[in-house]
Amino acid sequence: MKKSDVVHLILGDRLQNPLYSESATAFAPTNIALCKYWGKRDSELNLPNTSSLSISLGDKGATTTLQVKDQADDQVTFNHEKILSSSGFHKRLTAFLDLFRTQKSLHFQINIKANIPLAAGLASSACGFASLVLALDQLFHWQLSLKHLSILARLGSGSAARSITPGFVEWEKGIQDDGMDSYGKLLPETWPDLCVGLLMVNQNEKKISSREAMQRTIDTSLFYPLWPEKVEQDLIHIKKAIHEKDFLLLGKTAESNALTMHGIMLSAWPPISYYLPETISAMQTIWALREQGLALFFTQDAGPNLKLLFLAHDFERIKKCFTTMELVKPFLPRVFNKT
Ligand code: 2P0
Repeated sequence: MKKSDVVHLILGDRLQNPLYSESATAFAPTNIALCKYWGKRDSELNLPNTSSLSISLGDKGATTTLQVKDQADDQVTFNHEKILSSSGFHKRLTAFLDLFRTQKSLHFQINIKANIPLAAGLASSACGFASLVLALDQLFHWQLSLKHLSILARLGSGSAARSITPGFVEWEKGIQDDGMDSYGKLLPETWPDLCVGLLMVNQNEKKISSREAMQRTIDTSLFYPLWPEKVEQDLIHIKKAIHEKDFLLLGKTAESNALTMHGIMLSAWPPISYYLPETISAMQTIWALREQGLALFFTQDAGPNLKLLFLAHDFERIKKCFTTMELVKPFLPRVFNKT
């Protein structure tokens, strides 16, 4: 099945509707997975092999403004800088927008502003595509459900399925070929004391995209078949931890899930490593602090940076050890009141 078939399933006649506003702006938070998405069962539709579960990062994310323009092609800016039409980023966005043009001649000015680094393993494609879909929904007056918004965002990037709403979101893998049962569902719980610390060790673009790395892991790692089993167990524990506010269970499970994902990647060939010496050194500091009784854990995505997990009352102690860490409170009231 093609992406355009899914778009037709969701939008039907609305795709022909020529009514649109001149411009629309939408914000979507970025998210970090506590239980990761690593591997696809369908790479056209970004359908995952396993479910995953994330937390959004408060007001960290992307704001996309879309304007309909009388021009020959799409123009894109990222943080006020023009993106060349020959770049992979521009091509990926344009190909995605092709799915929604009511006429071939319809072109856009797309301005994306993000307060996270692009491609440094902070899920920039997640909030980028989610904010783009939210802006399209406004522009074309579709008024889609959260489910349909999540499915459309997934067609842009898998993890974007978890960035339509703030909070804890479970992206269920689904079993249907058309992926209409594979979308992000908001969990009812909030956890105001839960903190995420962003520990940036390097802001450069990653050498291997998650997309490519996932596929190589599936194709070459002897251990990949164990991954779905690990995820199944971890999801049970993470949902229990969130429900019971059991931070030790949450931290332990999230850290172990991330380490397993990276371990499996190391066993791919050619091996994939997102570690830098600074990543390992920070991990060792975290483990040492934990031995001293501090409830501090980490997770790591497809980049060298770590996201620390801890509770608000430990912030001062942790900040002393990681002075460059940026604090994010995922359940900031001002973010939550927006939905
Ligand atoms: C995640 N990551 O669950 C995992 C953990 C990175 C490590 O989802 O190919 O950019 O666009 O579906 O969503 C990053 O992969 O990949 C990702 P595509 P995506 O957050």
